[in-house]
Amino acid sequence: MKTIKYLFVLLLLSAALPVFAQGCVNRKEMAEKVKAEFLHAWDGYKKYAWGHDDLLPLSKKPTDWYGQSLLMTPVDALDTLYLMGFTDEADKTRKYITDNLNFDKDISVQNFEITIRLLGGLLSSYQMTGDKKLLDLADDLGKRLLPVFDSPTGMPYRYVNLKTGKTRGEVSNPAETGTLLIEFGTLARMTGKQVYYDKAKRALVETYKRRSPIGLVGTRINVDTGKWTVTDSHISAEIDSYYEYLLKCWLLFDDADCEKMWKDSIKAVNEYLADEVRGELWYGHADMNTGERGARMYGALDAFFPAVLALSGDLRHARRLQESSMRMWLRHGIEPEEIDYVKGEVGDAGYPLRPEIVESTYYLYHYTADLDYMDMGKVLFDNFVQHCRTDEAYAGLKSVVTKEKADTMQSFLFAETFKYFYLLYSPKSVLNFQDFVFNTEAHPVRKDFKSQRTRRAQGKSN
Ligand code: DMJ
Repeated sequence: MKTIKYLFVLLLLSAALPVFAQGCVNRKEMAEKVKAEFLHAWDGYKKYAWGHDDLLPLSKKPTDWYGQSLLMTPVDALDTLYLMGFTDEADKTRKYITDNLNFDKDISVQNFEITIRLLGGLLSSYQMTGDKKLLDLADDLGKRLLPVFDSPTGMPYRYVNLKTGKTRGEVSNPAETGTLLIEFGTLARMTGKQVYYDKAKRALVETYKRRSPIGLVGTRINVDTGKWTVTDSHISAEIDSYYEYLLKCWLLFDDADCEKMWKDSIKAVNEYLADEVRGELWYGHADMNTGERGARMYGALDAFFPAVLALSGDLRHARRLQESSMRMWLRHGIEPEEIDYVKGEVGDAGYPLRPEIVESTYYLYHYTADLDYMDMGKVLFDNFVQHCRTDEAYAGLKSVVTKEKADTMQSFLFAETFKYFYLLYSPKSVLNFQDFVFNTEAHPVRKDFKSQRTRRAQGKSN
């Protein structure tokens, strides 16, 4: 009986992907649908949680991460509002942010999340609008976050009190120590304060320097001692965006150190983490020191990697891994947090409205112009609406198997998930891909800092 079940699972998993190449998606219609769904969720947030960090979509109540609001949803959503052309709504939201957002608060915040959502959001919206108040807020926030880097190694502590500068959390991970340079580096370029670049760059380099002899990083590292406390290596949670920033910081800042660190790292990742199973490409776990294969797990967060591979020029791996992500999605009509890709079993069944698979679809379409990706995006979007829409907002899922909803609607729904869906279908003129690098929260940052200064000097916005 067990064998029959296993064979059935194998058959399902190795089944060819449905043929997507119909090319019959109406882009304009899809773009409008995405905008309408964005507004549906945004209206729910405004009705029940305006001025707070997030909406709890099932209880229809607001929630703040630290007891006081940091306007997480408005800041994260702002550049998407502009890109979607909701200019009046965006201007009103921007004014609310500049009138009300204040970082002089006695709260201990997580440096990584605040950097990617708030610092990234403020900077990209500043670049879009030229509103100096947004840059002032970013500068004030950056200054308050800087104490995190005052560790013996230069790698940041995880938490900092915005008022007192007191830090805590010495056991961190590569994602948190290495996903800061796009935001801090851009802040340095925009303000002329080099210290922001230097501190975040050092944190990235110090993480890389501690890679193992075979070139991998682990899951947890103590920033006081510089020693790894968990040596499991993978591209999943706690490491993921470290790799993303090595590549993107090379491209954004033309930083040769980042180029070298990326090239060294991707070699090791492809050698030890890439995993061929039944002719499919996956990326699993391995021990950072021995390279010995660990858990053969992949999940919703890992689905960002095809985008990174595509951006690096490796379209072959990017396409194949995207196929695997789609297999994971199609099994339950929406993706779980984690699956065992050999056994075909769901490990963690939740789905908190994550964007990564959509992000990769957008990148792959950009680089290949293959209409398959338009069709794939439609499947993702239709399933997403079907399972996650509520009467007045959107909700994550407790389980992709039962489709029971969870009381969560994090701000990345607005910053990333809807944005990538929209960019996939919108005209290229909405955002010229090659002029921007997206931070890990999908906030686009302009590559050409020089022309930004010129534009500012001439009093022009984006
Ligand atoms: C986002 O906050 C960022 O994309 C981060 O890098 C990973 N997780 C969420 C979305 O899933």
